[in-house]
Amino acid sequence: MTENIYVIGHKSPDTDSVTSAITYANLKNALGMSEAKPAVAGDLNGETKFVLDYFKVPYPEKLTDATGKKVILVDHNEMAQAVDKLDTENIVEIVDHHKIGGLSIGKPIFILCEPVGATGGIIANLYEQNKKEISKQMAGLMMASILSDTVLFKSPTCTPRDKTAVEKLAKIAGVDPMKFGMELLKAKSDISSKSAKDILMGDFKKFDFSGTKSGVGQIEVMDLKDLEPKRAAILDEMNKMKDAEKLDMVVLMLTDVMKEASDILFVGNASAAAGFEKAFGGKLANNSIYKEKILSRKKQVIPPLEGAFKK
Ligand SMILES: [Mn+2]
Repeated sequence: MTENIYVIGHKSPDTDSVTSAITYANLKNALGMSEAKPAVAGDLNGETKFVLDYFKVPYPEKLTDATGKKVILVDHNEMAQAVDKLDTENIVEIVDHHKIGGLSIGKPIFILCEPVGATGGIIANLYEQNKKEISKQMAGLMMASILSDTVLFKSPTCTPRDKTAVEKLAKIAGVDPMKFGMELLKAKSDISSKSAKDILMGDFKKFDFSGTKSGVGQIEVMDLKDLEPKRAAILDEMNKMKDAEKLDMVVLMLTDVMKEASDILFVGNASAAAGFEKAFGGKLANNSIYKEKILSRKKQVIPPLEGAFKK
């Protein structure tokens, strides 16, 4: 029996992480790497389930302990976000669209990291470069990943390449991308059945800002009012998480995708609070700073935090 090579995205998997694992494993299979198998590093969120159900694609296997497992990382490259117990020497490839976070590997491997809106678009390109046909299902998944990560092209991370890719993929998938996109947003922002903990953990990543151990999450909704009744419970969960994980701060972006603004929640120690206020040029009131035109964690929240804590 040949050993599987797990194609896997980050913990607290989002749609791009999950669909990239599925579509890249599919491409690797087509290219002769029959051991490639999609996996997810955590439970699927509602939006991702909507996408997989819509295109009738089975949910990938869950892998939460990578001891002794060979992996291809998609949609992340930072060990703090990767599946637990992963040995960096077992990383076979990386396909991503995030900043490079201090990874050290003792041998050359294939790494493709491009500044585009979603990993899905990079994979769609790889199908083309390798002259492999994209099925209806795979096209649908890659299209969904770009629409999700760029919040229907509104995020500043969106590039012209993302729009071109969606156009092409939507044709293959046979769907109207904007109609599908609105359904996707609805699925993403349906928080009615979500607990405060689900809201915090749904899209949560850990970062180290010059020694300030941090967690930064994001929840996207179509109306911030929907989150108000859960705000106190969310802050409570953020404090619990900070203590349990021994973090200096926990940040959660409450993003209104229609108004294109974020209420950025903060809990943390005094020096972290000072850095947070410096990063966003404001004063914390009620545990948050509200910012217009902020949609992207990667482009608009992580870089100012990194800058503010730089020693
Ligand atoms: Mn992504």
